[in-house]
Amino acid sequence: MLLSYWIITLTVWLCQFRQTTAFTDYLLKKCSQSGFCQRNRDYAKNIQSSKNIYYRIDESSIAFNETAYTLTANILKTIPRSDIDDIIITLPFTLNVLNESNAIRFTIDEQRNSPDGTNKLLQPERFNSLWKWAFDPKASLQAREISMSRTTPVISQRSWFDTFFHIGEDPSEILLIEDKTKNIKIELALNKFEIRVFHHDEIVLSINDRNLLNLEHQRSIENNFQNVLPEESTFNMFADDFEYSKDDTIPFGPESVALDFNFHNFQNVFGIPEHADSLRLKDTIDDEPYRLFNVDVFEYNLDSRMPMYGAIPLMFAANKKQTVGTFWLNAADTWIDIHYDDMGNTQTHWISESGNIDVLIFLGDTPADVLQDYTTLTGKPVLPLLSSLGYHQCRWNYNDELDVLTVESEMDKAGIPFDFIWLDLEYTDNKQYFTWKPDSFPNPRRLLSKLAELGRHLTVLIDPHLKVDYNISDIVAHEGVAVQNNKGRVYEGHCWPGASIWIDTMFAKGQTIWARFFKDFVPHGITNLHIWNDMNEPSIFSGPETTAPKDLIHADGLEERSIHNVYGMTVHETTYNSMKEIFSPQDKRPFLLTRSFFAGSQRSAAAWTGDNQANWDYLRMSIPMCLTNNIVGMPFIGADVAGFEGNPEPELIARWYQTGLWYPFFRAHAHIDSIRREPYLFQEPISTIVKDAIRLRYSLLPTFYTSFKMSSINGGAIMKPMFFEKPQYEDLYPVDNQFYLGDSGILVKPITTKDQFTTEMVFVPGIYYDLDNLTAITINGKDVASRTIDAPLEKIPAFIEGGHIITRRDRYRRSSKLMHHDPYTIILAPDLNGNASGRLYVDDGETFGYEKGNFVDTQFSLSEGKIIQNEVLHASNDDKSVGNTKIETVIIAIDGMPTDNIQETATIKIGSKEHTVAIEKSDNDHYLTIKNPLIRIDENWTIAF
Ligand code: NBV
Repeated sequence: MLLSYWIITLTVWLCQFRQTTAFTDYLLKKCSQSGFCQRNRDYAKNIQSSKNIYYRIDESSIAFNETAYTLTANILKTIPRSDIDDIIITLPFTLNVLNESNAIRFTIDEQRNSPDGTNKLLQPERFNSLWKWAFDPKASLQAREISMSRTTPVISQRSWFDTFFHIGEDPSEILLIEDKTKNIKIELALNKFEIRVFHHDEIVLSINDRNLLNLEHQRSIENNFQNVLPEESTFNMFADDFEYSKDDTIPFGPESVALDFNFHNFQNVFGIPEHADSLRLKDTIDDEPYRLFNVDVFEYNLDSRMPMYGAIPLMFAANKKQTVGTFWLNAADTWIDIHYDDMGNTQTHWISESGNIDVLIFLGDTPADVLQDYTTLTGKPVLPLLSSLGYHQCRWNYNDELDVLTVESEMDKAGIPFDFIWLDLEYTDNKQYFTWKPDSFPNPRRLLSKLAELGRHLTVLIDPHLKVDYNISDIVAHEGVAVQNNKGRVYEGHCWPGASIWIDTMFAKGQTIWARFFKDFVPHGITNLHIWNDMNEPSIFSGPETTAPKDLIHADGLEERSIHNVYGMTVHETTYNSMKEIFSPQDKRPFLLTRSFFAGSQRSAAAWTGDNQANWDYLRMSIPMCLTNNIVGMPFIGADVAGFEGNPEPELIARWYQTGLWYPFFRAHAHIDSIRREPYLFQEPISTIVKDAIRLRYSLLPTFYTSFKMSSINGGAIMKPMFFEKPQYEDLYPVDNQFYLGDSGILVKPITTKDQFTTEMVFVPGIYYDLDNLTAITINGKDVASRTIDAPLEKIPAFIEGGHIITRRDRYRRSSKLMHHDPYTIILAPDLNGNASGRLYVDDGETFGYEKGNFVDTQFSLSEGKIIQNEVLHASNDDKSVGNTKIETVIIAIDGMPTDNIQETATIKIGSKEHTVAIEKSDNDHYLTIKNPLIRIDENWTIAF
């Protein structure tokens, strides 16, 4: 009784606290408070000075399977003992190169049994099947033909090796693995465990060259002492001193895995979201490592390496010649140290609490190559509903049906387009998911049908925590699909509804039951209802570090410790699959938003950056956060516009909408305690600025949708960092406040500072046309240059880079659905030679009909400022999907080309037919307009002018 009183009191206190102040740091561990992190940092320091070697490949175990093209061997970990025989632990090792994704993959595991003292409810093996979640089920794991020989290191690298690797004594001691298709060489040292990777004959990566490999093998508390190396500390091996996780039973004792990766000649590393930090990762040598551990961090700290809601353990090391991607496939609590050394290399140290070592290395000439390969393995981002690229109006909470419909009609009256309205937590009956509050939402079908008539969608929140004692949680408990405590009984913790249990979506039965709940919840035949999975880290108010105790048990005896970072993905992927199944009779695509994510989440969900605050610092930080997710294959992301917690001042609102319109996921959201701020409530000039920003997003929907389509094919970024688009300019690597929109050539630098009305933008040589009026600026020379750009409150610094053609739909409609029948405008931005090109993809925006060829894919080009051409790459297999295909206006920016010879008319050829149309020059003399050219996106034509 007393205990539950305290839990409730603490929960209430926490909730209040969470609503009024910034994140409480002391709830989360620092590395020095995390046993395995501190132990590995200590080990790193000690082993580098002792230079002792404990891990070697057992030469007699090396085998090469000639048909599976896989190298297997045992790594022997030796613990020297003077009193008794050395203790030797055998660690199975595999290495191959995956053919389809070009990934070099290696694994290191440990064969474990279940000795006395461990929890018999747990499976004894290390969790080594995370790949089943992370990899796209369609991805092939077929290894590629490689050759293996025992030889000396590459001669030209020899002296270099001596200097940097200190292995010089015996030049015969390597295994050389060659992948001729990709010009990759892999050296496996035999006198110690070390892997060196060469791309185009240059060393790019060495693994374990600092000897930080550490696999804390199984031992009991009684014989721990003799299993510890002299360089190891024993801090918190069998107990956890941290204030909030003292109850952790740590059933296997120490079981961390760690390894160092050194990127040669790379001085910039990126990736490993989620952190509220710069795009280029920081040196952590004198500070906290970056931590990947999915947790609920209300009003998270900025410029911080603290963990957040999602985790994608993919890091890019890039320079102007090539890129290396390192994917550390582990879902346990993970810390990453980074050091940019004085020799121009980047040293990294990866430390995970449990699981096996499963690493995939991607080598490419550019970052985009690496992203392509990584997403071939983990899956391409889902092609979203076109409407979900429109504007989303959310708030915690819209109170009832009338409130929802009032917002709907007020938006309409104000002439502001939107596609989705959202219902947060409070629409439920007493926070019981899969129910509707009866008085407020008496007839969900009526509401949904009404919204559907107006072309709108509704998204509602459904979380994985289930209030105890109602029919849904009863089923979960009785069917044995709840997450269990360390005694094998249903785990009960505290969350929004009070005492709650958690669905276990890690296994088929849990998934089937979760799917059944959705089937009963979604009114029959409705397809404009979508789901938002919040709190799926999972967030647990009564749990350590705001999340689940690490010794909870999931299906098949998996410990939470090892699967923690992937749990949220299992929830949202199951939710997505359930909704897809429900919509399958109508063949409609579901939309799904998740807060927690992992590698592979892109196959089913959009995400957002969680609980930010309505202030300028969070606006600024939203850009690098979105950029980082975009380069690791999770592009459909945005931040709450105009800040979740607090009441934004008018100027901040304006600037946040001007920024938010470029987020791949564009949603306004607000905390329950904040003042109402639907866009029709703003005063002038803010109301017009916000309306214009949203309308600009809508006019660019064809360009956004084309970028999403490309991303669903090549994994590419939608909000794309400068270095990603132009990796040959190293000056751009630190830039994370301006970005490109996909491959469109649109370059934007939103204003994220108060009272700032000009800004410095950086450009690579070329010509750039102001997105509003097509006046150009030209950058000559060979280097990156900056220019001061005017940015009065109503202005967004945005340009189209010369060489691109973009597509718009210019008529205002209340939602994207109604734009389907509108014609297009194409805008040509010639480069300094008068050339440009651009792609356009169109389908029905809502079904999977594109899989049957019901889409148009077309390529516009301009040659030498004279001939515009359309080449249809794919014409739709049906004629109704793509809506209106007419192009009503062609606009040609002319600042970069001679205009003396431009005629008054343009000649248009479609097949053998020819006609002429007038060319108009704009009042500002910066562009030409051809109106009503009588051409379509889905036929080939040329325009000569
Ligand atoms: O469901 C309420 C909120 C939601 O509005 C927000 O977007 C989520 O990140 N949710 C978190 C729970 C509590 C927030 C303090």
